[in-house]
Amino acid sequence: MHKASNPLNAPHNPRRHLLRNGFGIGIGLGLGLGLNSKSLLAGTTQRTHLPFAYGERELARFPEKKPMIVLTSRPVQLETPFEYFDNKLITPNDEFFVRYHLANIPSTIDPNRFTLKIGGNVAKPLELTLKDLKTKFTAQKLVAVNQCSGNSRGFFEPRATGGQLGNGAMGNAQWVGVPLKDILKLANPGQGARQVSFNGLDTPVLQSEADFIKALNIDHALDSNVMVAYEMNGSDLPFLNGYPLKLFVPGYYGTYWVKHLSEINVIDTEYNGFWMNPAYRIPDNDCKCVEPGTAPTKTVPINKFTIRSFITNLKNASTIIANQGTAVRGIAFDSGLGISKVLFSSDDGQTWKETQLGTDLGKFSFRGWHTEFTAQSKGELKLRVKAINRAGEEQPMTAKWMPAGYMRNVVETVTVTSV
Ligand SMILES: Nc1nc2c(c(=O)[nH]1)N[C@H]1C(S)=C(S)[C@@H](COP(=O)(O)O)O[C@H]1N2
Ligand SMILES: [Mo]
Repeated sequence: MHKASNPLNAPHNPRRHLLRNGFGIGIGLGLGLGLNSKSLLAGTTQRTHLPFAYGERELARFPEKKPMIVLTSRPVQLETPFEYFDNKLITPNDEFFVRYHLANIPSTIDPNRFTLKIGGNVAKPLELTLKDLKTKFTAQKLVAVNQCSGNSRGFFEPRATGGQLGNGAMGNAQWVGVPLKDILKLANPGQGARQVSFNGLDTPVLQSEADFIKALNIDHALDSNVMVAYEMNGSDLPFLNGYPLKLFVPGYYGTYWVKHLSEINVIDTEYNGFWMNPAYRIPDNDCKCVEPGTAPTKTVPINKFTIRSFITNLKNASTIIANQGTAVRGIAFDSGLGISKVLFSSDDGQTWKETQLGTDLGKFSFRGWHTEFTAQSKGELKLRVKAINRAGEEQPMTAKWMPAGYMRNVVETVTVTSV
């Protein structure tokens, strides 16, 4: 029988198509896909409002995805609606955010023909098939957060240029892949190797755009946690998350997690292409911030995550009942030192209490936390949550600023009403 369902969902499907779903058409019309395009056309498009000015967004379905917040459709940029994060530690593949810089993304990838090339300053250039990667190396499994540098940019004050994202450009998954160092060792980098560059199958639309290429220092590339990942939460990577391979760089911002990874080069220089310089750079100072409205004098490539935490079961304008226990829960993460404590305040940060931490899925994972509180009176309550890691680093009480709007990690506030 012919399968009418999403062809992308069949893990054994020999070819992975994006266009078959009407993807191109949906994008071209600027409409959401799938679920029920008739009702979309009839004007019942789902909408949401991110909690900042001009935060009105449409939700739409894209291949292999639940309804997601559409930031742009060409290139595809989808944000996870924040309520999807509640009550789970692993972000399912169909709820995972999507970010591309270039609109020319592949529409078909044949896993039997796809290869990953390793070249540059190596004694033995390699061309590996997916089968080679899955059979000739020892796989490794790690749970880790992928987060966009600009996650939460929409909350910057003054506003920062770039995609105005809420808090949903992040997700936590279990990844399986081959340690990059095992591949590099086989290729055998030469003397003088300084960095490793990574390219994927997406390409620029305009000549003036630079191909999306990222680089890591050679010692980071040889770190045993960095992998070429081919599996996400027990399945192939969703097409829009980089099928069939993505670079996995736990603790580092998503910009390094190159999707549809097809080319790795060992280089003797510091890679200086557009996406490493001037893009994706942060102030080169201890604060990693500047006075709002000013520009840094010196910058470095963005690197490790800052520490963050969120309440997931209550949001602004939620109502709670006075004089009775209210459960509150959420998630915290950092760059891989590991969360040691999460503190909760129901009085805007005047007093704090330690929450219970949930299951430890590894130092790069979301860590769940939960506690209970009682509102003593009726009216507005400012709830705040603050994470502390094993090195004693904690979130700041006031937001830091930089022109690019990266790395937000202020202690967040959720204002609820007790009735
Ligand atoms: N090939 C390719 N890889 C890419 C990008 C891109 O534009 N092209 N964007 C990067 C950025 S900035 C982010 S935040 C992550 C997002 O990963 P996801 O789309 O799988 O969630 O992909 C990274 N890898
Ligand atoms: Mo990103």
